[in-house]
Amino acid sequence: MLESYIGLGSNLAQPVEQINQAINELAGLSHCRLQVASSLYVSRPMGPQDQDDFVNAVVQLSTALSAHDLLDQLQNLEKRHHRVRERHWGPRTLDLDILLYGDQIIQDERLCVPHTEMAKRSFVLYPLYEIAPELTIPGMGKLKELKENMDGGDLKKLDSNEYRAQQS
Ligand code: ROI
Repeated sequence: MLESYIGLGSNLAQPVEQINQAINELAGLSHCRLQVASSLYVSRPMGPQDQDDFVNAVVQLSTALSAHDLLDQLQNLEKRHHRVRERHWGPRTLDLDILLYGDQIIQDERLCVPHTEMAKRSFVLYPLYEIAPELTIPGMGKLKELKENMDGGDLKKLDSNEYRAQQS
């Protein structure tokens, strides 16, 4: 088993529900154990602004799957959420990214781990820091320093009452 970190994002079809359901589904994957899930965070879209706010979270998943088998499982889950991808950087029902896979660096046609863009994204760094403040990201440095250099002003952490408000 090694520790992987998965980023979740949604801005379509009741995003809070999409993310909570996806966390449950990740917990049910075989050869995997969900260790911890961050809070949910709401932010303005990065990229085209003519779309709804995103809900994001990060989970720590222990896994005995290879990185590519894990990717297959995540892509199956995305399909089950009827992922639509109308345009590049456009709205989506569910996005699941392998952020980290142990301390491995993987670069091939299907996978880029650590996720290339993660150090530039507050909606990844803040939830990741919430669950794993001591992490060092291969090739990028200490998570604490990356997060301290990142403006999180746009991010809003949801508390459990607000989950319900967002649903209705
Ligand atoms: N913006 C935010 N805030 N959160 C995301 O998960 C997200 N995902 C994307 C793009 C469209 C780049 N913007 C995002 O894929």
